[in-house]
Amino acid sequence: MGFNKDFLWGGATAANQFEGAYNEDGRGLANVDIIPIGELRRPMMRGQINKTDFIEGYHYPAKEGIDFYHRYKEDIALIAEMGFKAFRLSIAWSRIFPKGDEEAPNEKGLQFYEDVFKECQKYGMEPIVTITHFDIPIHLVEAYGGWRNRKILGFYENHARALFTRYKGLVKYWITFNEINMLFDNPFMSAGIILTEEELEDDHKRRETLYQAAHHQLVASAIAVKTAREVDKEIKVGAMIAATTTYPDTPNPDDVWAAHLLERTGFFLVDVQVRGEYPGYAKKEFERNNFNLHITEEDLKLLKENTVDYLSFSYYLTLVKSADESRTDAKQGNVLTSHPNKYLEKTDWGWNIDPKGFRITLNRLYDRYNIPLFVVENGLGAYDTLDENGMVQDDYRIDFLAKHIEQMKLAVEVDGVDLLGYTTWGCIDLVSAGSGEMAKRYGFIYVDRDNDGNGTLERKKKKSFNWYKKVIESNGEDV
Ligand code: P53
Repeated sequence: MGFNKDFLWGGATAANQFEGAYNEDGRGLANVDIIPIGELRRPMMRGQINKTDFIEGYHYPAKEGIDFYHRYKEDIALIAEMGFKAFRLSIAWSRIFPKGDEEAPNEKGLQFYEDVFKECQKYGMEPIVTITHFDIPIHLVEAYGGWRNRKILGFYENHARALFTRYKGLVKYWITFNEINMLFDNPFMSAGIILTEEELEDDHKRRETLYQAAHHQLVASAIAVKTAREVDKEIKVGAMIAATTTYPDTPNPDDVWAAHLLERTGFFLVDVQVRGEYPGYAKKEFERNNFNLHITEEDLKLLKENTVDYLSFSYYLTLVKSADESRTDAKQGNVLTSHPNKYLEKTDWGWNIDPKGFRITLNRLYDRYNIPLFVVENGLGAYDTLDENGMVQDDYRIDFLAKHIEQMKLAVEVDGVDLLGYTTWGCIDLVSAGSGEMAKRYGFIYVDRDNDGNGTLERKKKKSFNWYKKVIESNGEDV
């Protein structure tokens, strides 16, 4: 009963949101470095601003992050104290290939992650490694146009091969692209694409570009799977999506259909990564719109033969969709848009809180794909304050996570979902991807740093630290 003995409890991070040291040891500049906090952030993420360098007067939180680069030993020791079985992190591509198109990797970059993985190994922690978590070397953006260009495939392949080879025996679980479905909303952040005037104005043109870029990422992902199997039979390679369930606003079939269509756009790319071919609805969509896409027979063969071993996903919230386009109550929480759901409470950032939606989402993903799942992000972004004793009493976070873990347990125990593990997002406070804030905190460990970059970077355990330790110790029985 309950979770397997080897269930991978842990936490998750991403290079650009916590490493800092953006220009040390030969690291090249990346797209994510130059996305500032503030009003420019969203339009930049969306590829609406033609800039490939820092702009005077803006604050760039990724430059220093929370300085994991220099503090990784201390941080890994802290999470090991909670009993983590797994630690999800990502590789900063531009540490390994500073420009992206070099022949040989940067030894200092490779060495850094080797040190980190060995530190994990010391505590018996399995690293779960994302090859690209919203990052691409800026040179690949400037010289090639990011993922719109087919040449990127070869650079990604070199990068993946360098990683699999160097970390053979140290890393078993890899993820090819973080939240691959975000590409359509955030082409600059997800794919290093700056949209042209024409693409900004012409919906058809823009979609054509994004489908082509998505195809390149799909083929790159398949090549990574193939390469991994050549290098090391033990490796498991996973796909990753921002998962959610979209509820129809009413039982009106028009709403049900609208919700279905919206939800399917989220599944689209993973349908290919898991099943090995473009689904019927996508082929029809390409045909109907007469998109001029370069998809070769060789590509289709790669997709077919190199499907992923598992599907990982983030789960934060559910959405509500109505067919009525004239309604004005659809709110944008981060990048996802939803009508209100009167049955659910919201976070400080307006994301609805839906533990049961987590069970529903786990089931729908498993029903659809029938391969092992891995929850690699879930959590509550909240404002934390220190009390008079310098403690964060984050009972709201404990409550949020406890309810989600209970639903996850039902999905495993009652519904039979095959689940590899659960890593909470931002186990140590880090920079928010959506907003660039430090004030949106997810961690069990507090980091002294604010939105403007002030603070000592000192680490402190929150109340949730000991709670999560107990959850792991009891293998999810004691929540
Ligand atoms: P922040 C949108 C919707 C759901 C998850 O998000 C998302 C996004 C993109 O912002 O991203 C994932 O920091 C992502 C992480 C990110 C986390 O969710 O905006 O993989 O990098 O930090 C939480 O609160």
